[in-house]
Amino acid sequence: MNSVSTLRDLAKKAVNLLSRHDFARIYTHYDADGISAGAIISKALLRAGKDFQITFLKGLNDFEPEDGELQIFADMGSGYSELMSKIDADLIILDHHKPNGEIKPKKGFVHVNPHLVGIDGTYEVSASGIAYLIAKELGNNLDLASMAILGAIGDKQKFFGINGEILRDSVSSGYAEVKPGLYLPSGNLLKALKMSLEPYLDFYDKEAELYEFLKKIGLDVEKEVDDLSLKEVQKLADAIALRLLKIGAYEGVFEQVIGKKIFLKNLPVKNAICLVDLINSCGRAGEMSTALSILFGDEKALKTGLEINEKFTTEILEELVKRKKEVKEGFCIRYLVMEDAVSTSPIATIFSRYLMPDKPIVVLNIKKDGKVKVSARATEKIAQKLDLAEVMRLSALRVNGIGGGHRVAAGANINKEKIEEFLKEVDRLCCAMLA
Ligand SMILES: [Mn+2]
Repeated sequence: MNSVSTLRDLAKKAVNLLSRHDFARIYTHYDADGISAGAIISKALLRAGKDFQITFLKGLNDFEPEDGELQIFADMGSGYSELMSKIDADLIILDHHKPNGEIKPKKGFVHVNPHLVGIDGTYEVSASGIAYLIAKELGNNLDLASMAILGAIGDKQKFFGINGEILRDSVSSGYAEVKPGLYLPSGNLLKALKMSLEPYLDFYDKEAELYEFLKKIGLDVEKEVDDLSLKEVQKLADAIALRLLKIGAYEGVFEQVIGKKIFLKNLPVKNAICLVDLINSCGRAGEMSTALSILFGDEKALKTGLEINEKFTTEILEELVKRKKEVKEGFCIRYLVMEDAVSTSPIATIFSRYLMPDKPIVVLNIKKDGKVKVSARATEKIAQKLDLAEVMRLSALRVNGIGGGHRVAAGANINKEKIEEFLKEVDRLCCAMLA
């Protein structure tokens, strides 16, 4: 039996456990994948005549388990075996993070995680993909595949394996369409190029330069990105490639920019990457229920969400312009210390992929309560030699904080008084790994 059908068997088991309940408590992550997973499960439960309550969490560190009703954890749980073992209720975990330790359930338990059946959960299926597999077993829910696509894009996954299957499901049932195009938000060219965070083209606050850029290739600023002809797309793609070279972007981003564009016809924002950005900004702003309502088709929520997204994107772009001069040089790293800033991770990502890709970057944000949130980023090229997850874990440990993550993207939480000591250790470890 292949691993995909094993995963499907697990999904069937989850449906079996579900069928014994009329109510479920859903806990899910506050990012695009977690919110999409929550939307898929709750919609599927409603259609099956069941009730639910949904809670969005940043993580499980401060989680207090409740007893009683069926509990469903999405996009989290697999890494917290001790905590999960304490739950005195029927339990379903839908996660794609690497499991850590053995879960000893007190009641009925189904653990649906691709890693358990030999499928790579990093790239091939997200939490919302797993939620969709369950929804598909539960009833006629083909339309929910669109939201599984959102989750995969949100987690920067690829469309092969299970994700590929989900995309095919969605295309063949007419809910999704894949067209060649540029990885750009929808809207007119002026706005799309100026406001895009991925790819970041450094046109914010540089309108004259942007007008010149478009004039040179003969495109009107008012033209809609989604209306460009194939020939115009090609022209724009070449010009964007040159622009990325000029600003000194990491070579790995080039292939990201040009490729397929996915449109989701049954969701309120058709361009999938725009909708993912929208959901993510709502999550970052703490407006998870707005994000959920958007996915449920609420127009008022959409209006609110678009405002949140615009405000968030503008804040990040402003911050980038302002902070560029404040980035400091270490021996083997660059770092930036901010106070009470909107967000650290998009800033760290853009510095590392677009503006200063030759060294790892560490962005620190001192919160009002004296706690410091750290985001560290490195390109895949640097990460061949260096593991930022280890760097963050060890450096944070040294100053009584906690850190971890992935090789290219990691983070930590430390205290304000320890910043200097922490940065010194980060720099020392990076130099050691890069040597
Ligand atoms: Mn996820």
